[in-house]
Parts: sequence; C-alpha cells; structure tokens
Amino acid sequence: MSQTTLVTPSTCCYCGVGCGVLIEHDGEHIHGVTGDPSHPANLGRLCSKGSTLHLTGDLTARGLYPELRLGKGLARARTHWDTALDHAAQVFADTLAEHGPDSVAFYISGQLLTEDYYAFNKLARALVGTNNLDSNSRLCMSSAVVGYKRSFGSDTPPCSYEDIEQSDCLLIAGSNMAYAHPVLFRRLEEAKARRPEMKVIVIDPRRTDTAELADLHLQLQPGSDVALFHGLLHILLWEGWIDRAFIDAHTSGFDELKRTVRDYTPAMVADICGLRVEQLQECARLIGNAPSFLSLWCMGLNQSSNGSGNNTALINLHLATGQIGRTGAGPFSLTGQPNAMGGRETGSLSNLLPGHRDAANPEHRDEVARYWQVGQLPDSPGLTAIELFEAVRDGRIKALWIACTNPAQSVPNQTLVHQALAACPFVVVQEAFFTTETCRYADLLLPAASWGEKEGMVTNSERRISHVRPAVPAPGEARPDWAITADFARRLERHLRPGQPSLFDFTGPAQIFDEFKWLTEGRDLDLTGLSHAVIDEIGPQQWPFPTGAHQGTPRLYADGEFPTADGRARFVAEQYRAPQEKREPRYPLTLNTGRLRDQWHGMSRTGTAARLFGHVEEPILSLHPDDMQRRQLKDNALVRISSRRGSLVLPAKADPSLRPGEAYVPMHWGDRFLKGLGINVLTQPAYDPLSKQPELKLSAVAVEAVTLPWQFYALVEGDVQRRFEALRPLFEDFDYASLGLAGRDRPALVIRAARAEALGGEALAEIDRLLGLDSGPVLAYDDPRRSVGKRVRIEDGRIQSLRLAGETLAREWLKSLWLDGEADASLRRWLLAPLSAPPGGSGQLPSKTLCNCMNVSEIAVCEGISQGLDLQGLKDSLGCGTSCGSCVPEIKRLLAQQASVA
Ligand SMILES: Nc1nc2c(c(=O)[nH]1)N[C@H]1C(S)=C(S)[C@@H](COP(=O)(O)OP(=O)(O)OC[C@H]3O[C@@H](n4cnc5c(=O)[nH]c(N)nc54)[C@H](O)[C@@H]3O)O[C@H]1N2
Ligand SMILES: Nc1nc2c(c(=O)[nH]1)N[C@H]1C(S)=C(S)[C@@H](COP(=O)(O)OP(=O)(O)OC[C@H]3O[C@@H](n4cnc5c(=O)[nH]c(N)nc54)[C@H](O)[C@@H]3O)O[C@H]1N2
Ligand code: SF4
Ligand SMILES: [Mo]
Repeated sequence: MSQTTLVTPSTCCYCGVGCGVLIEHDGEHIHGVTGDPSHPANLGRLCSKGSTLHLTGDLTARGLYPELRLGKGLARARTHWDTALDHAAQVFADTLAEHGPDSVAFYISGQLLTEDYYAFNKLARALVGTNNLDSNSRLCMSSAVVGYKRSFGSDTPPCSYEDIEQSDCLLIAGSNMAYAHPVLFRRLEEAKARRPEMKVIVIDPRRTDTAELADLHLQLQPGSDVALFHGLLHILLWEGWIDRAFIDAHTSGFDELKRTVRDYTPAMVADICGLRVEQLQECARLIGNAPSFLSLWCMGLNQSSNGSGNNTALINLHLATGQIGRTGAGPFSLTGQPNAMGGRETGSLSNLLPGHRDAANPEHRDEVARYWQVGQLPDSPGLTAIELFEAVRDGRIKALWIACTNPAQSVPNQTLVHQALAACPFVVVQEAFFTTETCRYADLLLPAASWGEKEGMVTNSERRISHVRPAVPAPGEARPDWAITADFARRLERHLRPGQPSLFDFTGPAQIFDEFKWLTEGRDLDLTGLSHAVIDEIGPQQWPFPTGAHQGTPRLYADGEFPTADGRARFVAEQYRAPQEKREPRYPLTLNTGRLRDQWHGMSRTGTAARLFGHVEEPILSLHPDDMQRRQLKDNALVRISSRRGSLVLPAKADPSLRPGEAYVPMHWGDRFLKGLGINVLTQPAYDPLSKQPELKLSAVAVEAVTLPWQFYALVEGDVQRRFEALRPLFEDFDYASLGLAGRDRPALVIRAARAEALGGEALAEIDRLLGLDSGPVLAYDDPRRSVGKRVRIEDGRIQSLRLAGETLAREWLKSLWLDGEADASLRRWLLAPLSAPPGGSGQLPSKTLCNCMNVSEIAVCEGISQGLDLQGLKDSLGCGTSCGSCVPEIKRLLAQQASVA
C-alpha cells in the first residue's frame, strides 16, 4: 500500500446542501475528509457529519457479497452475482407473466445518484411496464413538488444559496437548519453577523437552535401553518403591503384567494395558531416592508396532511408581494437528501417521468417512449410509498425491489410495514450496509457500493449539479447501483424482449448521464449543456444549463414569466384543514419527530461512528416541564408512549423548548437500535391528498409512567458491529432496550435496558458471554437476594467491558472511568462492596459532547460560562466551536440561559 496521500474531490453523501469534500486516501482506504474550498455550496466548510465521514466505513457493517434465501423461513446464504441476478430475473419474469406488470414495485431513494435513478426509471417504465416506482422522497419532498407545480407550472425552485446571505428578511418555516442544513446555517449566521439589520423569522412549534437566531419566533400550534400564511396575507392586504403591479402583470387567481383570506382575520388566526395578534402583525410588518424577502422551508411544512397547501400558501405570500426573481427574494424549499432534486429531474416518483414530466400526461408518455424506442409507457397510475406498502401487505405486490432506503425504519406505521415485508413473496434489497431493519426481510440481498466508492451526479437544493467521484474501490463484491440495476435489467430483457437490442447497454455513469440529459431538452431544467466532463472542467453548475451555455442559472423568473400555459404564476386558494389526528382524552398529546444534529436517518452509516453518539446517546422523549410534572415524572424516567398504532418504552426528559401538550422524539431509532419497531411504530400513515406525503410530524399519543425496576447497563469495547448483531436479539425480552456506541478512539457498544422482573440466570449468562465477562480478568459481585449483580473486566489497567444488572446507579461513573482509561482503587472497592451507588453519590447525569470536533463536553462549557467566559472566551480556552461550528448555536443557547438566570 502506498503511503502517499491522494486527494479526490467529491460531494458529501448526507444532506441537500451538497457540500464539496476532499477525500484523503491511499487508493485503498479513506483516511480523512475536509471541505472543498472551491465548491460553491460550502466554500470549504463541513458540518459535524461531513467532517466525520471517514470514520463511518466500518467494514463489518457493510454488505460484501450477494446473499440469497431459497425459501421463507430458511437462512440466506452467500451467492454469486450471476446466480443472484439470474434468479431475480426469473422470479420477476414469472411474476409478470402470471400477474401482470403492476404486481411488482420498486421503492428507491433520494440518496441514489442521477444515473442510478435513470436506470431504475427505464427498468420500471420501459421494460417492466409499471409506474410502481416510488421513492422515500414521497416522505420528504413530494409536497414541495406539488406546491411548485401548482403555483409556477413546473417543479422549479427559483433561488440560490447566495440569496440567503443577501436577503433583508428571511422566513424559515418548519426547518431546523441548525441541525439539518448546518453549513447553510453557518452561512446565514455569518451573513446576519455582518448585516445585523437582516431580519430572521422562524416558524416552528419548538424553540430549536435555529429559532435561537430569530428576531421573531412564531411558536405556532403544530399543523396550523396554512392558517398562519393566510392570516399574514390578510394583514398584508389590509395594510396595502402588496405589489399590485406584479400581481396584475404576472399572476392569476388573486381575486379568489382574496375572498378566501378575507375570513382569516388576525383574531381567528391567532386562535388557530396559538399565537398573539401582535406577533402576526409584527411578522406581516417585517415581510411587507422588507426590500427583499426570502423563505426557506423543509419537513415542518412538507410532512403534513396539508403539505401541498402549506407550500402553496407560503408561495402565495411571495407572489402577492412580488418577492420573487430578485436577489435575496423567493420561495426556496430546502431539500433533505443529497439528490432529492435528481430524483425529481429523472422522474423518480410514481406520478412523474424523466425531465419534469407527468406519468398521467399522454404526450409526456409518448415523448419518453419515443426517446426510449419502446411502443408505449404504462398509463395506469403507480403506487405511492404508503399505498405501496399497503399493497404489499394485501398481497397485490408480489415482488418488491428496494434500493438505498430502509423502509422498515423510516415509513410511518411500522407494524404494517413489517407485516408487509414479511408477507411479500420476493423482496430484493440493494444496500450498502447489511445491518438495517429492511435487510432482515430480504430474500435477495445485494451489496451496493457507497459514498467514496461510486460515481455519478447529484443536484443540491439550489439546483447545482456536482460530480460525485470515487476514491477507493468498493469492498468485497459490492457494485454501484446503476450497474446492479442495468445488469438485472439485461437479464430480465432475455425473458421479456428476447432477441431485441438491449435498452440497457450502459457503459458507465458519464454515458448514462448523456443519455438522460436529452430528455430535459427545451424543458425548465434543460441540462443538455452539461456532462461529467463539463462539470470536471468548470465546476458544479446550476440548471438550467442548455446546450451552448457557459454558466449555470442562479435565479429564475426574473422576467415574471412562469412555465404555465398563460405564462402567469397561480395563486392557490386552499382552505386550512385541521390536522388528521387531534388531541383527545385517550391521546392527550401530539407527537412531533425530527432530526438530531449528528445522526442521519436510520443510522446505518452515522451509527458506526462512536463519536456521533456523544451529542445524544439515547432516544429521549421530550415533554414540556408541565406535562412531566402532571405525570410526576423525573428526568430519565422510563415511560410508555402509545398511539393508535403501537407503543414504545422510552426515557422521558423535560424540555422547555416545547409547547405544553407536545411530545418530541428524534426520528433515528429503528428496531435495531431500540426494541419495539422504532419510533415509526407510533406515527401515522395519513397523507396529503395531492402529494400523498404522510403526516410524520403529528400523531396523537399518550404518555404514562411505567415501573420497570430491574435495570440493565452494559458497555463493551471493540468489535462493536459483530457484538451488536449478536447481542441485539437477546434484548427482545426486555420492555426497554436501546443500543448505541460510545467513545472516540476506542469505540464501545453500550446497552441500556429495563424489565419488570429480573432476567433469568441463563439469559444473563449468555449476555455475559457475549460481553466477554464470563471468564478472564473479570471482577464480579452478586447479591442474588436483590437480583443485583456487577461485572467489570479490567485489562492492562483499563476497564474493557462492564455490566450492571438489577440497578444501574453507577453507570455514568463507570462510563467516565472507562473513557478516562482508569481502573483505580475506588473502582475495586466499589466493585466488591454491596453498595451500588458510586463513591461521591449517584446523582451523576450523562455528560454529552457538545463539540464533536474538539471533544468538549457540555459540563466543560457550562463551567467556562460560570467562570464568566463569553463565546470567544470559550473558543479560546476550550477550543469548542472552532472547527465545524455545528455546536455554536447550542453554546449560544447555554450562554443565553446563563444570562437569563443571572
Ligand atoms: N443531521 C441531519 N441532517 C439532515 C438529515 C438527518 O437525518 N440528520 N436528513 C436530511 C433530510 S432527508 C431532510 S428531509 C432534512 C429535514 O430537515 P428539517 O425539516 O429541517 O428537519 P426536521 O427535524 O425533520 O423538522 C424540522 C422542524 O419542523 C418542525 N415542525 C414540526 N411540525 C411543524 C408544523 O406543524 N409547522 C412548522 N412550521 N414546523 C413544524 C419541527 O419542530 C422541526 O424543528 O434534513 C436533512 N438533513
Ligand atoms: N418519524 C419520522 N420518520 C421519517 C422522517 C421524519 O421526519 N420523522 N423523515 C422522512 C424523510 S424526510 C426521509 S428522507 C426518510 C429517510 O428514510 P430512509 O431512506 O429509510 O433513510 P436512510 O437511513 O438514509 O436509508 C438509506 C439507506 O441506504 C443505504 N445506502 C447508503 N448509501 C448507499 C448506496 O450508495 N447505495 C445503496 N443501495 N444503499 C446505500 C444506507 O445504508 C441506508 O440504509 O425518512 C422519513 N421518515
Ligand atoms: S451540511 Fe453537513 S451533512 Fe450537509 S452536505 Fe454539508 S457537510 Fe454534508
Ligand atoms: Mo428527507
């Protein structure tokens, strides 16, 4: 292996900001990742996730070889690619022959590259002849797609990141950018520091780190955004803060909308939204008087049974004020996944076709069919994500192909999803990490190359296309997604189109992109001037970029021309509808779910980097302090949270950033990391009637204390993935069990669990064996009368693993001894004494790592603050916040709290 460091410029595989990264490697392994200073999205910055990408490649979690199960109930066995794909082609061909094209479905992902998407699209629509091709973007962006199309006539977000820096008034609705788009948030923080007169409005039922930056935070009742936006328009009209000339020249439908919003009086809207009339007036004043007004939004608006209405109601504000097509102005939907936009471009939702076309439009179908040289494309509507899993459960779908997404964690109403996957006759899963919940159900499991190993294009939130480049070979026999798909398609062609020339003679991503791009010719997103080579030469570019162009397009609609039939943008008058589930006596709280700063979705990747658990280590259910008190709950008490669909046991914590009556839980814990099918066992599948996007942000729930006196805690260093797989099944018998990692240089698996009664001796012995606590240098203490026991393995003067059973008062103390590499006399004394509490008392709370880059704990920051240090002082003395900056909002929040206490 060569010792020289090679550098490959590529793109981060997490969020839709689309940061450029420089991958440092030796041709075999990736050693480091830094921000690419020349990439226009991030100009060298990275967040806590991007900068730790090189720590996430644990090979023991990766898929290396295809695995095939030859009958339900049997185990999967390793197989060859040829056998795997021939078998899949045979099963698909048989199913299609017997049950027709709509008996199979493809469920894909916003994390695929443009070329991967294109291959799947052609496979489903041109070869199989079904529109049953949907993606996890249904859970994510489909309301934004509907919103843009209804208002503008096409799915064309008009803005650029620079507009965020240049705007005079920025409205951020249902987006926690500080966690979910951190590098953009850094750019916003810096712009606001440079131009303090810039106003920021945040609309979110929680006081997030994003809201901390706001001049005005509207902490509205969840699900009431349509009423709020109509109420704001009502005030703008009343005050005359609208742009009549723009409305007359460039829009249609204003009179109808005016009639609609007439009813949305400030008093009524304040009541629906749980806000004060003055707050509405202040918000309207900021918008109505701003030279430029930009809005950003994300899942708080999209993941709603009013998702498309939320989008159009917000866009209405821009059209009414003429705030579009200018610097610092416009409605700017933030995309979540790295290539959510590419999915829209290639038509990867069941109702779309490549090139921003519609599957329901016969002309569009003809255009694509002609280009692909197939007779026709299917005209029956395809299933959308929620409908798709219902159809799988009902037996209508008999073969399901899943790629680059983990529906057995991320789709609402998990009970149904797990039933569906278990019942489906043939499930193919194309995955980079074989650890996910969905992989368990695969009859055929195919190893996919992943970030750092594969090549193609991605489009970020600002329509900018970047080249994702490989640095190292994929491990084992893992292959790029486009190649797997095309190889399968060619084998299926032998059954369906024998003797005809292949539709899938792809030679590589560059050639696939060139084939795809001509489907965008002359359309809003025209990419025909781009290619892999062009991007390599002139850097990432924003579409449209037609043939002959020399640079991309930063802003659209400057001329007030919109891609509708009459060239005018449309006001959409959609009434406010109350959310699908309401609080009621049996379910008196509403549950909101969302992201943590350092985790990504189902944690298949981030969950392999121990340090990313430092910020939040457990799936905490947050409740308003009043709701905790009403239930007489103390912090970290275990509670049962139930919805109409299922229930889970979780530790609860008071969180004053919530409104009373609301619960919040991070979305990341699925059945692997948390016993009980994960967070989405609770959430509801109800969806928006137009976008079919489910209401993941609002479910009615009940929370009650549970008594689970027999507690369990274990920590074991090394070989974490294998131990994880072996230990996880043994915790099915617990009422609560969460697994995660801890540490930095020496990762450990950490298990917290609880039951009503003591676990049997044999089961405990089996756990001890897997923890390496059954023999060797292990100190043990047991008190069988109380069913309490402790085990610590000490090697080379350090704790190597430990287990507490019965009660766990000493767990944080022991964890800190392990972290510090200490095994001193006090530990030995404690171990051999009946006392369970650690020396110095039992009140120690878990200490979280605020700054991941510099490894600075919350305790250290709080101590610094109490010594009088300000942000700069903390940076200088502790180093926190000096690298990626992701922790800065939280440090500011702690400083503000201290100031308000003082
Ligand atoms: N760290 C991290 N970053 C990510 C991801 C990740 O997994 N981890 N995932 C990426 C993806 S795919 C996506 S889609 C984005 C999501 O990015 P965001 O949408 O910003 O993230 P969320 O935390 O899902 O939700 C945003 C906010 O919506 C608020 N909200 C809930 N209900 C309502 C409501 O009724 N009205 C309003 N106005 N707000 C409401 C929530 O309180 C929450 O603060 O993040 C991307 N970035
Ligand atoms: N309760 C609740 N649920 C939610 C949300 C919420 O806010 N609340 N948000 C929703 C949203 S917005 C989204 S986008 C979804 C995300 O939900 P998912 O799509 O299920 O999320 P991921 O865990 O990112 O799944 C991507 C999978 O692809 C695998 N993978 C990574 N790279 C590659 C690759 O190159 N090729 C292949 N084939 N596989 C790869 C990863 O290991 C991972 O298992 O979750 C949704 N679910
Ligand atoms: S903001 Fe963070 S997660 Fe998003 S692309 Fe940039 S480095 Fe990656
Ligand atoms: Mo998303």
